[in-house]
Amino acid sequence: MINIKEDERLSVLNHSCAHLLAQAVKHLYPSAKFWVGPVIEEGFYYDIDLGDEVIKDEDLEKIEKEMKKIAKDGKRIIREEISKEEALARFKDDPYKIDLISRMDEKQTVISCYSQGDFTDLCRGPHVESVKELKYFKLLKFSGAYFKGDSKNKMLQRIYGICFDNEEDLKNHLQELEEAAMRDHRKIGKEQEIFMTHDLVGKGMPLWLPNGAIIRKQLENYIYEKEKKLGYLHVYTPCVGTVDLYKTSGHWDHYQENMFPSMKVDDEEFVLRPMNCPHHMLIYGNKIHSYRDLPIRIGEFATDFRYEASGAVKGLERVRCMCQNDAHLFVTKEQIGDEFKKVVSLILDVYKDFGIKNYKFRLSLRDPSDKEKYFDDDEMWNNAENKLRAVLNDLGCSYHEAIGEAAFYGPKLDVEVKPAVGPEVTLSTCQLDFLLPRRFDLSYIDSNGEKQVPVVLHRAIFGTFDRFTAFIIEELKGVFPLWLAPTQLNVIPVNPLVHGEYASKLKEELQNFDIRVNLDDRNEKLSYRMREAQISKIPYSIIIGDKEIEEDTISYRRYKEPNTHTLPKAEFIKFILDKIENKE
Ligand code: TSB
Ligand code: ZN
Repeated sequence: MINIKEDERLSVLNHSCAHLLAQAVKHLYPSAKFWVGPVIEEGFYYDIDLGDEVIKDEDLEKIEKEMKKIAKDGKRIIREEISKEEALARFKDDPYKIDLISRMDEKQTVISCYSQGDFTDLCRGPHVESVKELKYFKLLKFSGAYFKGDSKNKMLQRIYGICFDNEEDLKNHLQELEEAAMRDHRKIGKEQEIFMTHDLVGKGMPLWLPNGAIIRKQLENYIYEKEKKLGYLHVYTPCVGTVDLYKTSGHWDHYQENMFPSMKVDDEEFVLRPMNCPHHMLIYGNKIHSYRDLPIRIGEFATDFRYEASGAVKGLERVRCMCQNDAHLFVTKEQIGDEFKKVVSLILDVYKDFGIKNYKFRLSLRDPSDKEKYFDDDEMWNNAENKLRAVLNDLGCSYHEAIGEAAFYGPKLDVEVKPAVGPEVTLSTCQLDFLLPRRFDLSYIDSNGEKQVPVVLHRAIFGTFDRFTAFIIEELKGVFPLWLAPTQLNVIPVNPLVHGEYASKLKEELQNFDIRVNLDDRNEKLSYRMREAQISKIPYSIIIGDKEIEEDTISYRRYKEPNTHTLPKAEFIKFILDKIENKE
């Protein structure tokens, strides 16, 4: 999908369209006041104070109609430069504009305004010459948005829209949006009963339904087996820790705004943990280690809680209660490169298995000129950063470097993906950490019998099961491969009254092989039930009639394929089990 912000012409068009929107709103709601109306990747929006009014679907149509009328009128857009005093006087009745003007740089004595007919807005520009140029636009949606993004402030009405140069581009874009909305994991998640939310549980706290739980369990088994083969040691730890634990790790001082508030129990003060590293540090520290034991890889499917802004939580993709596919790898300085390579190879391996192709590696490095911002050990930084680069080059991964984006404690690699709707998110991550092992006073004995501090790699291949599931639902458009599908086979007796009992026994027999089966013995026409099986995206449908019962065979049809095939029952079971085993 096109990024409007990156295209100069579209950027100007969308910006002018935001003014057109504001003008139309002003006509329809004379007391409306306006905060900001920026261009964004997806078009533009405007944050508007409508008093007590809340925008509804039908209002969008009304506003759009008014925008069309103004555009047809064809007023020129005129730039004017005025002094700060003049601006303060002109916008004196608009507290939002006064807020903007008074926060402008002291040195900025001249302020630009753009007028079109009866509407003037404070703006840096540039704009199109005339509103006549705004022909191919659409208002897309609306939402509430707190003034300055702060939930203590008033809720404004945010209206989103998009504008193009010609009808075809607009049409294509709207079609793409429609297709994206169809893939949205929140829509599919509801239709396929994968997860739900409930106000009584709370925002950003999804409940995984039985179908979602099956998918998650398969993902857990899949990654557990991979990690086990790579020498990971899996642990279970509590999803709370004391405030002192997080003071020791530094999260209390540097990460508290992302944490739930603490709670007192007897004489202890707990927090819901936002990360698992501190627990894993203590596990490492539970024993004395020799250099020969390293790397030590401690893994956990660990539940974490983070405070995410209520406007940011989104289905399974951004939650407040999540389960990380986490591990902390304890290595010597010399092992950084090798271990990092193993992590990146695992990421590539997993993405290949899931057919994930659209992703970007982002290597966050320190800004060497900003010494204050980073853990002070030049040699460590240079050595680590060079090794990370070398590994990525070695594995033929293309990546972009984000200078100055490293954490205080080390460089990191993130894998960014684009969800169906909304901005890019990080899926996998691998972060080097020179500091945390020091804060927990961790060590190993080197070959000279001396104490050394290990380096830690924090890594999550799926990221969280939550975000990964959201992502694959969208990638697969809700059509899961056999091994992941909540229901793998649909058994359909031709006539439930005649073939129902046999079908029911067959279901049990298949279930005994660990195959997930649904029996559709509803009193509906065969054609109707076959169609339903297609809609529900179950990978295989089995049709049981007289012939199949007599000959002990199975007639099956693959999802989306027109032909039915027949196999002896035992062969069919083997065929299906092979496909599950091989994750076809
Ligand atoms: C990898 N301590 C490390 C860990 O050892 C850590 O917590 N890293 S993290 O903060 O980057 O989180 C790991 C992954 O969790 C991210 O890469 C992202 O994929 C996922 N994640 C982060 N926040 C959320 C959220 N609110 N909802 C769903 N998934 C999230
Ligand atoms: Zn960690």
